[in-house]
Amino acid sequence: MALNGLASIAERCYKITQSYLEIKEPPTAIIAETQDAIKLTKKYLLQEIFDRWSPLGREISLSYNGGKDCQVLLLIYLACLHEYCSQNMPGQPLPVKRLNAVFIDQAETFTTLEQFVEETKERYSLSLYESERGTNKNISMAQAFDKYLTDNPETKAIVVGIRHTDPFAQHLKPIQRTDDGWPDFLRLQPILHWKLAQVWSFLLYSGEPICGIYSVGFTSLGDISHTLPNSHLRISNSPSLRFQWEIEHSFSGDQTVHCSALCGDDVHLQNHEYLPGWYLVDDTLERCGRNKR
Ligand code: FMN
Repeated sequence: MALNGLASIAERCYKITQSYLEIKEPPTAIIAETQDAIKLTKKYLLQEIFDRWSPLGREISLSYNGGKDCQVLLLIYLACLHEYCSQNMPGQPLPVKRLNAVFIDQAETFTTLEQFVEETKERYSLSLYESERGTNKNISMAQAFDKYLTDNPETKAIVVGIRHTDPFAQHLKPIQRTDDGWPDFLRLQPILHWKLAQVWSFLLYSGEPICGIYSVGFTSLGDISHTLPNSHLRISNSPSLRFQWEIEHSFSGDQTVHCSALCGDDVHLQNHEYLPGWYLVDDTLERCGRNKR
């Protein structure tokens, strides 16, 4: 039986995840810690989230903006979708073709990031709702989600790739309602416990394409006019690569980091001063490229 696009990428993500979990005698502490982080995220998804909201219906949506954190979460979500289907409907074709996803960003983003989102929404079979960006800054993120929920009233819960080390995220829980002032829905946050190094370790091992903006010294992708390369990645600071093993043994087998091409005005970001984003592993320095407004 030929697999539909979603079934086939879900199976690939399952193989990537399994293969990472099966790295024997992990060569670095980061890999061992990332294996534990993946196991906990899988537990949240398979035992707590998919039990309450079927991943095959329209109740769950994924917040996806092409950044590294939500990509890691998407890979593990797809792996769990494959596992869920193998357990609950073995041998049957997947009844959905695309996953509901939403990209709300009031900021003006990098053309390269927008292009990457376009490419990856096909790669990962997402049915992606995109808010109007750049031009409509008078609408808050909460209001934009309100509109999304009006247009998609079946949505009960949205999966978010936020981590405890993100601003104001220290006390968040894996499953919780939105705050006052936000439309009422459940936030599903299964990678809260992930550290920056763990995100890079798994993403680089996966061999999946990643957004090209990371290749030129960025570590956190915000509003284009307030995001700069991270000064801690200046070559003169000699940051070292912690993920040699992951790149050499990557699932894709070609020992390469696949970054999307810089496009539009972003071509000018190419430089010889900064190392790529994955040379930074200190969570406290991750947002050093974000300027205060
Ligand atoms: N921020 C809040 O203060 N309260 C919320 O209830 C809340 N719910 C959110 C639900 C979703 C689905 C998303 C994507 C974000 C929500 N946020 C909420 C905002 C995030 O906590 C965060 O500030 C925002 O995604 C910006 O992250 P960034 O700085 O990494 O781009």
